Amino acid sequence: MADPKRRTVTAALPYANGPIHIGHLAGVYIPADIYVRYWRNKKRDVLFICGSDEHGVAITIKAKKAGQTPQEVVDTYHASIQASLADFGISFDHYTRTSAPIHRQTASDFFSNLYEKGVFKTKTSKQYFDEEAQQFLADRYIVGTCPHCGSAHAYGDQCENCGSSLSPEELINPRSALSGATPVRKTTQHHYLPLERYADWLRKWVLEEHADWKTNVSAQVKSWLDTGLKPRAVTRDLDWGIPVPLPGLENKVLYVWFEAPIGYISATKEWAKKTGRDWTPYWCDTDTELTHFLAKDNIVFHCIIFPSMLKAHGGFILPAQVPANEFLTLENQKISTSKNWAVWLPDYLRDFPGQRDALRYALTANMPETKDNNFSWKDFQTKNNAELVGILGNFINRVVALTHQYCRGIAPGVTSRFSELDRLKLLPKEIGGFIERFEFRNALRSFMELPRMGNAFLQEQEPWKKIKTQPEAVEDSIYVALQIAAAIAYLSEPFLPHTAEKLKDILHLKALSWDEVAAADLIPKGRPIDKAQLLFRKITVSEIDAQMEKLMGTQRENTTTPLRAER
Ligand code: B3M
Ligand code: ZN
Repeated sequence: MADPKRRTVTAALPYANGPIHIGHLAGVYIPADIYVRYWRNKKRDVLFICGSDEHGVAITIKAKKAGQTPQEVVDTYHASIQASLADFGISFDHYTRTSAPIHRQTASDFFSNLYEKGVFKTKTSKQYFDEEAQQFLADRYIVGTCPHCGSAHAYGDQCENCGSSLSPEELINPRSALSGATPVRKTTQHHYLPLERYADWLRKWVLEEHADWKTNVSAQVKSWLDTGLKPRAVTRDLDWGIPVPLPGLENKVLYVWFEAPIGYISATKEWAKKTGRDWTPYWCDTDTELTHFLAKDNIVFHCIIFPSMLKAHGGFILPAQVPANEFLTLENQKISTSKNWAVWLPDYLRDFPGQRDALRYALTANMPETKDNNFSWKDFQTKNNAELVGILGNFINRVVALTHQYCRGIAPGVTSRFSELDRLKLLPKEIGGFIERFEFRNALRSFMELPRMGNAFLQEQEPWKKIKTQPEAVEDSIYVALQIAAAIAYLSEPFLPHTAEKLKDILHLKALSWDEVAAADLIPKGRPIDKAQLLFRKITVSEIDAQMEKLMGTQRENTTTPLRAER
């Protein structure tokens, strides 16, 4: 779609079973936020929605371990996640939760719609049942010995020791994680979405009609299709979730991956209600472009299952883009909630107050766009100290100081032509092009050309040497440097929103659209300039050592205590 009338942008709904960490931020929320901020700067209609994913086994397991009810768990983490994301400036138009009544209704109606169309198949199967706890066991609730590596701590869906994916029947000596009892096999009936019926359509839709999708995404879709799609159960024997809206089946719930993506639609409805708008264009008009941001473990759900559901339902648009990212590692190890191997956002916000943009910067520079990428504290320190403090902050300080020293804090005019001003006019389009192609690392690199160019320009002009002999040359240099500073203020907004705001204050900038930045005289002669304020702060060796010490402590703990179950 060349220039759609509006955009609906979703970010994967975080599970409310723990706080949020840097992997989530780098993989999903920062790229999505850069993208929507950019379109808002372009004055386009864009709706950015998200919310907490509050159902599923992950939540019930967490609750059991914490000695809490699932509701208490999701209440805690919904609040924590929402606050962390807001703190980092992730600018959702609406953030909801899947326990919201409007979502329960929307998901329930969606299921009924498919049911009435005769989309589902029902199938009876035997599943493990815990007679002591009187309930069917989700795969994750069954533990036993791995048939591949012999580890005694494998789960019914996966062995975390050797990484093999398992089905519960393969476990040797299975036990219930609820009671420790040996589970029995009991008959149960479920509704299935017959994905195989959509396989030909999906192949054409993804691999032919969307040949522009990122290769990591299309490769994964192709591999699922080549393996062959099977019917997927969309109901579960669980007591936490949205009840199946069919008589006699009220004790079953909708599979969390069936209802959670419908949460995007419910969130839009809730937003519309709150703002007095109409939600339907954002989901039903073909001139709307739908984009899902997520990480690679969610590709199958957003590129195969949810589109099949939307197609079966009818009346909804399908995603135009699914720019999934790979994973971020931490100090070259897989980020793991259960092993506590993560940088949790509430911890970062406590340890580095006021330095949210520093993390946004480092995570964008290292975004796992095409392959897994690593976050290390040492590299974070270098990026902050050498690039944000040393290049960007330094340039702003210099130009503001020069304006005060030589021009009494008032922007001067210009008398000559400078190639820097021509270059500046090309950058909005160049940076924007990268963002539109989901190349956020390139976009950031291109943006950093501005402060690099500014520093090189001042170095070459040396206004401090010319003040006695060529005062008009000094004014020219300061004029050019101020234009670059203003472009930085405008164009940093998608990447470093908190910094952009401070800069706009210092330079007294008026609101301009992204495209106007290329055309305008950004700081006209006579504009007063404030004194500089601290934009970035150096991060010390001892701060980095403290973070590394914390991780080393986690590592020591993990080698002495067996794995804790969480996901
Ligand atoms: N709750 C995120 C995850 O896999 C999952 C996304 C749902 S998006 C509809 O951690
Ligand atoms: Zn194993």
